[in-house]
Amino acid sequence: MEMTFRWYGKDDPVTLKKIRQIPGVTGIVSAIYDIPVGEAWSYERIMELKNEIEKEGLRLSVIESVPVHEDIKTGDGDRDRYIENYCTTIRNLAKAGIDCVCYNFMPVFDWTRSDLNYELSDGSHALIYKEDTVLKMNPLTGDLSLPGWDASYTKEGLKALLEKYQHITEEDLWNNLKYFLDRVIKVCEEVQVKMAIHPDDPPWSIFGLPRIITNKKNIERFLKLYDSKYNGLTLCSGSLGVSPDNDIVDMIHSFADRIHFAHIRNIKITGDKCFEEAAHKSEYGSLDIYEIVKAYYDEGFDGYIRPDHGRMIWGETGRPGYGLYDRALGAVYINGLWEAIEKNSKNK
Ligand code: DNO
Repeated sequence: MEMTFRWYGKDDPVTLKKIRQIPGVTGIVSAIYDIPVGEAWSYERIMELKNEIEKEGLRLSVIESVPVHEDIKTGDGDRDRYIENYCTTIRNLAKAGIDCVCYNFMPVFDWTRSDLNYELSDGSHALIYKEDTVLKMNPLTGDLSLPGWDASYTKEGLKALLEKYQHITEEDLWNNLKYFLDRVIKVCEEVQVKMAIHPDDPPWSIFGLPRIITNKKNIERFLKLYDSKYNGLTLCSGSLGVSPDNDIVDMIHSFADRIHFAHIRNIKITGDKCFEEAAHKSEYGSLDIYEIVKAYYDEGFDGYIRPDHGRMIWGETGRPGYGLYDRALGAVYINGLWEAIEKNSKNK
């Protein structure tokens, strides 16, 4: 496996120079942020990103994300043109030596929280989710906490989009996902780029929008939509793990050959459809991170891992979930577990 770290580009206060000093991190997870969703990424722009990262002694390992245009998810408008552009991006990424792309198929909203700066009992700050608070928010008046929000929506654009989704069922979304995969994975097979879908976060419908990458049964269905190793998963423990019915360790064993990218973080379930993001160490949350790392090790996982969201600690401020310190602690903790599991299993 390769330990990686997400970097948001030149404007990220967590610089490559800082990331390079985290023991055991060699890979960067990044993206090009200023190309509008749906347009193709040129080879030159990809190489620019790659070279910038390599200059600092790191490697561009995973693209997170190449976003999917809403027309593809709703199955209308210009979807064929956007899929064509997506395929061009995949080909250009392959030419630049990239072999793993993370994306999601969540309608309109990416990951959602009710509070981005909640003070935990130790004085650190974390992102939390409370279903009743979220349901009281109106996405049209901007009072929603949306860390993964595409800020380019206008109020009118968002309203029209939400209306369009009123007529789109989960089955429609499955069909539109299959239409996308049928065209994109063919290209991925040709150029050997592994697609890794990110599960929905949280893994249930919000604001009445359909969400489908939510549990084991649906992931099985997803993998069968196009049965190829190039049609794979980003297994995000923190996204799927907030639902007590999702057994992450079991999913790792069941889907091992299709998991290309592992997001590892802990969460603490605090009620029905309520959770707090916790420190990575098992005892702070509802997930057993040791068992999760062990499952990857036992399956011979050779993909990419990144510590996922961190809390804000030691007075750090910055992009919600993506400060330096707590994520760095997460990386070192996961590497420590890996080393112990590896040595232990070799000594047996
Ligand atoms: C949140 C992230 C997501 C993820 C996208 C993948 O921290 O895990 O925003 O990048 O959903 O497309």
